[in-house]
Amino acid sequence: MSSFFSRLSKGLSRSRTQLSQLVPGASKAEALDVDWQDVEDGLILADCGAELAMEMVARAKKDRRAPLQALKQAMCDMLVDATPVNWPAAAPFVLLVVGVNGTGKTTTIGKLATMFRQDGKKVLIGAADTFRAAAVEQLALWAERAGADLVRQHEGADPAAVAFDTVQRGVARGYDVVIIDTAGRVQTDRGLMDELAKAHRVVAKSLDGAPHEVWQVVDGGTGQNAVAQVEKFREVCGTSGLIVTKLDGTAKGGIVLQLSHRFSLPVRYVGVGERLEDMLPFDAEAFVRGLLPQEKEPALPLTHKI
Ligand SMILES: Nc1nc2c(ncn2[C@@H]2O[C@H](COP(=O)(O)OP(=O)(O)OP(=O)(O)O)[C@@H](O)[C@H]2O)c(=O)[nH]1
Ligand SMILES: [Mg+2]
Repeated sequence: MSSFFSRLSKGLSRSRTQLSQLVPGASKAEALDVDWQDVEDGLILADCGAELAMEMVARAKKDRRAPLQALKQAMCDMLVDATPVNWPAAAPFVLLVVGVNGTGKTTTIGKLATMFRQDGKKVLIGAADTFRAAAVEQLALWAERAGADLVRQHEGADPAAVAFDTVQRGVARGYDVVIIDTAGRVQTDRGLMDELAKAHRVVAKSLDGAPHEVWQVVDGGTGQNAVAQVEKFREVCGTSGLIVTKLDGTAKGGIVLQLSHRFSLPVRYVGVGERLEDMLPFDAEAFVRGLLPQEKEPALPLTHKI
């Protein structure tokens, strides 16, 4: 299996190609005559957001290092430091997964469950997306593959009730991790957002401190609408971390910086493909490195002997 960085770097290649074209000065680490206006435009086109692009360029300009180094530092500085996950003293850890339709929630849960299982944890998944029978079947398949257990009810059941049952069972049967899948919903749909708020409330009542984390899954190719998505979900159900998927299909990887900076939210994972191993824990430095034109390999010192 390829290394972490090569998988990330491959997944970000579209964004990088775009930035390399639009940030010509920065493609030469040693170039001193970089056109910072071009750099700023490139960052905006990569969905970093105008305000943030300006701020990063202003910082980079003041830095006395080579432009590419300076830009990399400015970009890293904008990403919120990953605080440790809010793991409770007593199990289970309860995670609510939310987001707009089709962003990759269920797939992400499958991947997370697999990771937790590989770590020796007992995992219970709640199918609180009760709209479509197919959604439960998709989740059941992932649960089986991961070796996790599933709580499900009939199609059309109250999602809050499923979430409640899942947490209760998680507590009663000594699970380490409880993950709740929710139906995708557009942030402007009042009724569905109210329903999500209710599920969140019920989970909070079912166990002290729960949900310990609310991870919002965002499609990296969504564009500026992602900002409105995070704003609304954070208000309704307290998004505490982000997972940005489908970065392999877009040149707009800068959205990760914009969302993290604007909402002071840590990015927990990024998705760079559909396979199990294509969801990677987020590392700010590696992410920014993957987004920018690659630096030249350092030349071997003259004294180097093979
Ligand atoms: N290329 C790519 N595809 C992804 C990634 N993550 C998820 N997908 C695909 O996106 C599609 C939708 O994924 P789901 O997990 O069903 O999304 P969801 O958010 O649960 O969808 P709803 O429940 O309908 O809201 C699937 O075909 C996934 O394989 C990724 O990082 N890259
Ligand atoms: Mg789903």
